[in-house]
Amino acid sequence: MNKKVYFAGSIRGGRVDAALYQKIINYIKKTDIVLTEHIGKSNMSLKAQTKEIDVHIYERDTEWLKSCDLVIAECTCPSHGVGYELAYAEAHNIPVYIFYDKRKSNISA
Ligand code: 6IA
Repeated sequence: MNKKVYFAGSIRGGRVDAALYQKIINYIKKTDIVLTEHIGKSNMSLKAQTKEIDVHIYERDTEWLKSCDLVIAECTCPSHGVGYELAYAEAHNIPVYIFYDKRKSNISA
């Protein structure tokens, strides 16, 4: 209860599962705190941003990662960023819970 959850889902990797991310975020929010509510929004920009914006995103996201209690990742849609976040969490001894649809995705070993 009231754990800080970093929810990770694909952004530039593709938004095919954005509605699913929103459902998962709403479910987690019934009991806990989601630091990354924006992942479920339908209007996220997919375009490459300026270097300054990307640096800002990186710094904010890694601060959130370091401060969270656990990471929940929906990995059906492959994403470099989500893979990086999972490795980052593991390196910081933060537990990660990975979900994916076996019928649609062949997840990395
Ligand atoms: O490689 P991807 O973009 O698919 O990586 C997705 C992961 O990286 C997500 O789990 C996010 O935590 C993180 N991420 C990628 N892009 C953003 C972002 N862009 N904002 C926050 N986190 C992000 C917003 C751009 C803004 C100017 C509208």
